[in-house]
Amino acid sequence: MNYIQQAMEIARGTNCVGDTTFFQAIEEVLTSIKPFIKKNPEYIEHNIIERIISPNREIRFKIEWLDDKNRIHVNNGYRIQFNNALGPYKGGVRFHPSVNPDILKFLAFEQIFKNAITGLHIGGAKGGADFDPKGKSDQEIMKFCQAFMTAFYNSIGEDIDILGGDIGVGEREVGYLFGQYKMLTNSYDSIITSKPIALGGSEGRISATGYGLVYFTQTLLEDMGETLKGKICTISGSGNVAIHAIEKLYDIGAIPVTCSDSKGTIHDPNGIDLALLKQIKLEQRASLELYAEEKKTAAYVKREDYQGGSYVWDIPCFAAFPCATQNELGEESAKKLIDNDVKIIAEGANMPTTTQGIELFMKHQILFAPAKAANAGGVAVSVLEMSQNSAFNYWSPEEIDQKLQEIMSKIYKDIKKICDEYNLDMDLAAGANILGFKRVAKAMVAQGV
Ligand code: NDP
Ligand code: 2IT
Repeated sequence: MNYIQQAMEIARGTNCVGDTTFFQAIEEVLTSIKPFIKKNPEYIEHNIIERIISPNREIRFKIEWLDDKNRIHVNNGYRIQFNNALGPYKGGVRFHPSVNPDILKFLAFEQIFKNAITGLHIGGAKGGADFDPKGKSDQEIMKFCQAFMTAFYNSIGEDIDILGGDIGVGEREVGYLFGQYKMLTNSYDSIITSKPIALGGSEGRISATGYGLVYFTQTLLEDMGETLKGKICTISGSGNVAIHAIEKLYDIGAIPVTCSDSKGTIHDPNGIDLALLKQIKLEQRASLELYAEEKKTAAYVKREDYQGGSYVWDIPCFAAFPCATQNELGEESAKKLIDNDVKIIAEGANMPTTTQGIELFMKHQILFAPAKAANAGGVAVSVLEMSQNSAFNYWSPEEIDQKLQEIMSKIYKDIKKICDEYNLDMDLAAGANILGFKRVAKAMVAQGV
């Protein structure tokens, strides 16, 4: 379609100069909404595509902070307030040395559609800093969080832009960010989610992304007459999403056998020792190398000793769950998974599969649960946390879990309906993109220019 092609050229030529990851995310969405635009040409008239691929606001700020030896450091901070057609901006904050405007624009763009897919009224945003939390003391983390918030607190608000967690930002960092906002504004506004329970956090938020991922995958498989029960599963990552995915996989009787971090991969054929994993990654904040030292049944493959992506995808499995970071599962890894007869890929991380990887899975009719749907449980429970806070309310872990299950099951049904309407068969990635786009576009038109 000419209109979409033109928009893609605009994206390549102006919005995304040098931003390859952002362009990858745009291209994926625009390619899959072609049948929707064909059926609803009024969106061309409203020039929705050119409007939707451009962020409303990109904020960049300088963060100055003092380490334990009173040395001054400078980091770059960002917030991309991409689209607020459906509601206030909402999205996580990432602290990782790889953070840059390209990565954050891709994440904020994805977040618009993910948030729309949940059916909740939130817009899309993402922020972060090129700060490396590794090796920092608790006090240094606190000082950095305080400096981050001080530098841009006047750009957010509980009805404007609500932050959340992501890579390198968990309960501890969220607590410090919240505390600093409270100090600066003398308010207890819910401007961030994934808060510790003591600060009004939601009981189920910490586990929501990983649990939601497994609920979504199980719903999809049951619809196909299959189940994860008794099946070998491979997981990459060993952070919040990966750990809770592993926990829920055990709950439903599956066998998770791998995890990984930035330094290497663990393969434990008897099943990952969850208690040991939590101790190493959550309490000690150490490398998975320690896991192999503790558990002699496990193999450890260092990332630097391994050529071609991640060793996780060499392990034969029924279901593969990439839960670490973007573009971690490429063409070569996809080929290995297909050769090993994988049945389903379910994305816990944001855009973990490359374009070529997705194409291969589609070509071989491997079931594919896209991130925008499969990992939406995290942000959905963030919204439960926001409504809990604004109503001065409390929901028990059981109530939150029940709501999460209902949300994930509804997301699947809504996407499947779109797939049926557009004859997409089981192309859930296209179905998710159309569903998200449709909701945002409708809201944009209703608001006028
Ligand atoms: P964490 O910081 O808790 O964990 C990240 C994990 O991924 C760690 O094991 C880390 O290894 C590994 N990792 C991170 N970056 C890289 C990299 N560049 N190369 C190799 N390994 C890497 O983050 P989360 O678990 O919260 O996030 C994981 C993914 O899930 C991200 O894509 C995030 O955007 C997405 N996501 C998170 C949600 C949430 O609620 N937290 C919600 C929805 C999606 P190491 O320990 O060595 O640093
Ligand atoms: O990618 C994501 O959906 C998140 N990191 C969670 C965002 C949030 O605001 O809870």
